[in-house]
Amino acid sequence: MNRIELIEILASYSDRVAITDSRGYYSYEDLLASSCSVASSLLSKENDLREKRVAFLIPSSFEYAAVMLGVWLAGGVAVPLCVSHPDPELDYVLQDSGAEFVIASPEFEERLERLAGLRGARFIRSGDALYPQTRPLPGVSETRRAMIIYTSGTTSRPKGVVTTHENLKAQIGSLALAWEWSRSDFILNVLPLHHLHGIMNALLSALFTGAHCELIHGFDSRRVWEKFIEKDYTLFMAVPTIYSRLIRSWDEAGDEERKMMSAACRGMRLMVSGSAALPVSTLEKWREISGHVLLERYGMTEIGMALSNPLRGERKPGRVGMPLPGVDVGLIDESGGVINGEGAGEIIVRGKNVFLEYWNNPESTRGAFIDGGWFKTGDLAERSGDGAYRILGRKSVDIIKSGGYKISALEIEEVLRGHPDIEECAVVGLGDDEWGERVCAALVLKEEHDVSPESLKEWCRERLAPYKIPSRIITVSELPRNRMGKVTKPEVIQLFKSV
Ligand code: MCA
Ligand code: AMP
Repeated sequence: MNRIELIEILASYSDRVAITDSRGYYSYEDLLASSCSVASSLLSKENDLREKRVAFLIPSSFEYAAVMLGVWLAGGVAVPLCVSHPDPELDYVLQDSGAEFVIASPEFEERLERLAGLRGARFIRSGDALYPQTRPLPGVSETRRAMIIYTSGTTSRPKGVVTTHENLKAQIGSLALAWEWSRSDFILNVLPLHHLHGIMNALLSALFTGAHCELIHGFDSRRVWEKFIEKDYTLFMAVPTIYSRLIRSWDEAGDEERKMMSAACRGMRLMVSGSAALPVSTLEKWREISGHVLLERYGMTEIGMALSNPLRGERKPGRVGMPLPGVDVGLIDESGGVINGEGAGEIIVRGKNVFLEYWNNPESTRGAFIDGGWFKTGDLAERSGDGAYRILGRKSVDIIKSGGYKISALEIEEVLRGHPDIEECAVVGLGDDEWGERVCAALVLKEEHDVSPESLKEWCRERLAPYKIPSRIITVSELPRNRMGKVTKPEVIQLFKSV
């Protein structure tokens, strides 16, 4: 979206409600005015940020949306930070992205001002950024960089995924068409806003179709059920762990309450699951509770959404459906040959939805694409005769999906190796009904050293996000290795199963 388009779209929805948060509700006019104030405050001495990175740490709220849009209006690149990250993870993102501005809301002010100072970035309080002011705004072409989201992968440190305004527009357009977003939609967004699912599928899709998005900070299943009963949402989107938590709360409720909960779901037009495999048992139980067959779709930070079950038509349990509008999806075999028709292989994706590059990492960017501009996802899938896909797993054993978060085993191993009692370690994902996978660590301790799982978790808390901290930790005398000396992760998984 260029600047004029962005302003025109927001202005066209004028006094409709754009966002509700814990403080109240805000119209599109409020959003546009506040975004222009943020842009003006960032532009205090220049006429265009020219893709300077603006990192921000703001809980899910109107302020968050106004800051993100304000960064774009000023010609900057938005770098959303994660509210649960400890200082070393935040510092990594500030340093890697080369953020020149850091904006934080009051609860994070002290920490972020200090971290910004260490990296020489200009610190701005969110309240100051939103202070009403106007300056001329630059023209920003669609091909310019818009956002960097950090995602864990097959390297030890997270990589910055850069999307342009054109990429974002394509991602929103595709979902708006496939899922028929409209001004009459009202979505409850409980997802974290440092990842694409919460940012794109729930927040931006709503804002660019004139819909209403209610943002609540953090997920609490009781609160979500209360909200479902209280309000007339039309849409809900979440990861499988959230549906499994909601099912647990429903099971714990009394008969009368259950009836209200189920009736509230029946009033919605669409409920979506994604970011991780949806167990068929969860889909079936949710169907009983809510009357909805969850629409499962497949996506990735680098590509937005690629595959989706249909809005209208049969949704097949265990399948992620067909390519979304404007998205080309294919399969390749191990030697890179294209698979036609039915078959199984690695998913490749092409289209305007696909990201531009990994930030400051041309080597990884080159390695991620094959001829013809196809992006290699690293996910394995099977395509049936009707063209629908089923996800089979991932190529890399070092990527773990827990609670919908993509986590790198290598990143956690690197942190654990920094512990004074640990000689070596292997981190794996163990299948789990609630979390999809759980992060588990097998440790070999240094001779005559000892560390309890609890104290190790405490130590990790200062260095890793809560969702990356190993929830099961075992100590072994040696790690299983192959003849080349490489740790064999499938055998490490067996170690946990046999304990
Ligand atoms: C937190 N805990 C965990 C995990 N996460 N334990 C095991 N495994 C985990 N993954 C622990 C914490 O350490 C804490 O323990 C306790 O659980 C509660 O932590 P909290 O952070 O409060 O957890 P929560 O709020 O209950 O979180 C559950 C959640 C959350 C709501 C499901 O994980 C979540 O919001 N997930 C969504 C992630 C997401 O948006 N992914 C999309 C990526 P203690 O009490 O001992 O301290 S984008 C993507 O994948 C693509 C684009 C796509 O396709 O969508
Ligand atoms: P992220 O990097 O956080 O964007 O996570 C993207 C990854 O989540 C994909 O590469 C898949 O491995 C996984 N994923 C997303 N949606 C699904 C789904 N419906 N079923 C299985 N895996 C999924």
